[in-house]
Amino acid sequence: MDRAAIVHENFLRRVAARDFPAGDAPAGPLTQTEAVGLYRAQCLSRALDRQSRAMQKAGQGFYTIGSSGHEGMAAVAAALRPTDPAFLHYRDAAFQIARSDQVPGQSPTWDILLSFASSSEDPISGGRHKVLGSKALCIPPQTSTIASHLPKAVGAAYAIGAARRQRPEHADMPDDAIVYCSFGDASANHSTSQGAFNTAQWTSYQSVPLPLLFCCEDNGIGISTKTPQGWIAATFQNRPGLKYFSCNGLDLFDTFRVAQEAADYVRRRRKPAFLHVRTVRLYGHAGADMPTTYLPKSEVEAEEANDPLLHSARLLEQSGAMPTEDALDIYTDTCARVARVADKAVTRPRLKTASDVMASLIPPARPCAPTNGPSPEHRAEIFGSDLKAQSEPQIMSRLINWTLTDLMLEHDEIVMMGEDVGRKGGVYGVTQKLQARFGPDRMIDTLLDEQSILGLAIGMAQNGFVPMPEIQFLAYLHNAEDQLRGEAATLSFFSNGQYTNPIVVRIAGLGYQKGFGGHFHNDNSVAVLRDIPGLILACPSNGADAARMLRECVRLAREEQRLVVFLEPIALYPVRDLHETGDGGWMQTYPDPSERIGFGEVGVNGDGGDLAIVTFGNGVYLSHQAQKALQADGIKTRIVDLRWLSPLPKDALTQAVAGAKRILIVDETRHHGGVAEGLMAHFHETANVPLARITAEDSFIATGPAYAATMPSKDSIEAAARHLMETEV
Ligand SMILES: Cc1ncc(C[n+]2csc(CCOP(=O)(O)OP(=O)(O)O)c2C)c(N)n1
Ligand SMILES: [Mg+2]
Repeated sequence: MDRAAIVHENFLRRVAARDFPAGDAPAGPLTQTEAVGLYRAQCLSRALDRQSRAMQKAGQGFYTIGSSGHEGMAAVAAALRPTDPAFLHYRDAAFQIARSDQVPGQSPTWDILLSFASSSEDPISGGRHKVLGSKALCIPPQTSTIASHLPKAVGAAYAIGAARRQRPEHADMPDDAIVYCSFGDASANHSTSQGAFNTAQWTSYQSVPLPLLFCCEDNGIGISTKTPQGWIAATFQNRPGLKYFSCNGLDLFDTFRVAQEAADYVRRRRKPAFLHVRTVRLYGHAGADMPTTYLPKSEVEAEEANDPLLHSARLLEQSGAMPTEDALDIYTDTCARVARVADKAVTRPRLKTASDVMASLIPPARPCAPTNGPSPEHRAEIFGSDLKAQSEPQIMSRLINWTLTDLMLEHDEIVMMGEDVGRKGGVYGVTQKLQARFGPDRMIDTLLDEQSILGLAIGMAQNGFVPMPEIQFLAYLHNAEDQLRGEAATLSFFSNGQYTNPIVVRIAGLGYQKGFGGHFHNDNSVAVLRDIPGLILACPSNGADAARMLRECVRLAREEQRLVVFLEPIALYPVRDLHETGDGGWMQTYPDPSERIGFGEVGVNGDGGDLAIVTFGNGVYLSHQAQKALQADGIKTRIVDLRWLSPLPKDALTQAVAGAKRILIVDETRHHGGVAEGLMAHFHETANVPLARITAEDSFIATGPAYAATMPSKDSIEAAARHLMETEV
């Protein structure tokens, strides 16, 4: 027999017989009325779990992960304010339902059933996932990836403190809010969780405000793997900077009392705390999971005997809040009501087409107050001696530094964070002087953890900041990229555009650094960024473009709420010359702050009709070198600088190569998964001319004399161009 049915039968039978599990007498500040309200939320959560299974059996529901055993979380919700942002574990339906009682006009039964039915009218995800969440209840939806929400919860808590000092235009978390973030006991071990705990502790250890309540819902198991007895308490009881609270999640009174103490501690002290709630897990992990296949039946039955709803019925009677008959009636009435409402919910429309599904991949634009920019006097004061140098040609790293300065001057909500970005000014000096100019609140030297850097950015973006995190080297994005892929890029999608996290991530990357670093400082793989829906990947090839593109990237984030990655080619940071020493051919003067290069606008150099070289980043530089020799032999070329690597600016590319008799793609990323694959496919589909590519090898990059051996060079570009010229057109 299905365990859900067994738990149901047990409840009916045992309550009717007043056969309750043993437990402490009700104690603490929870009032009788409140207790009844929470019990109703618990019953609704349970009934919804049962209904989700029935809907799945009937082919009308699609996912059944449930909250049974975790209904005590209703009491945690009651201990918080409905304006406290809540990043929830997937077992927290009772939390959401109890919170909806704190906000007028809510219809949790209907809303959650629409989500089960994957109806496009589901108010949180628009039918894209069975997920908890509600804009009105300050519950952003979370993905199923265990633990990946913890770094951004740290970021959001930090953002509450930061917004007290400088409130962004689009901030919406109250100054006295606390962030709540729950997860399971197995998830507490995930390195992403551990990183987030550590970051929270590291922050609070330095007395930086971090109003964050972690909550571990400890049911003692993760799918089939048990958490060692006592592990959560043993490992969290004595952590510096993280105060530990513990309660019995089967007891509404105890849970409410302790959760209130914990929330009060976090709110008053503005320090993080860890609330350990002991629960049980009923009916296994999710729909098809049979716990009896990996646990002794006696253990499963022992958990079932401790059903929190049985405890609640007992506590309600013992506290005098409600007789047992009434508790039973509430339970059965709720089940019947949920079944009735579900019959209607399954008739509501569902998503059908690809465009229905994709409608929320790109967030909506938001209105932004106009900015006049800084006064000339203020600007002069901030730039100091740099101002005079702005009329002379400069290297790329300097131009980026000035661009960042102007952007920070214009937009108070821009904050930067990363390893060594502040005091040192970055490994390559790109962020030099910015901390002196704008202070440590806006130029944050983080601890050494890329997930935490991106999490900080995501969390701050959710409170109106426009974060510009820096990843020191592209190779070090990879240990944290799920924060972009699974978290930042999916938020708008899963929330139907209601929640966004606009960010411009700066990453120093690509190859060609002479004699420095080998692969780890010269990573030339961007494949992981190119297939993230909604993410914009930009890569400039020279300083003036970098300035103009970076301004557009910030506009895209600030006004259009986009997730942008700005890939800075490290090798080009210090480059002065193009053809020979002293020619200064790769330096530019600083473009006026009003100038931008629009999203999707490609660069075209020359109008040669024999050959269009389509390239980006270092490839543009090398192609310019090759172009000179080709030109000398009468081969008329044009160089098309892609600039926007993803999504590919297809129309602009088609226009840029129009009239060229041949196309050569020069791609410094790898042969497999590299940018050229997309370009080849595009031109194959749209241009009826001979087409060739040179790419980097499928290799990591070496250090020493062979530092550039695996990538395109001036010579290989020239050779490929000449070879292509031999093709008849
Ligand atoms: C990163 C990641 N790895 C694996 C999974 C698959 N998975 C889903 S839930 C789960 C167990 C989680 O256990 P716990 O944190 O104790 O939460 P519980 O389900 O017991 O409430 C696993 C392994 C996942 N969702 N995410
Ligand atoms: Mg668990």
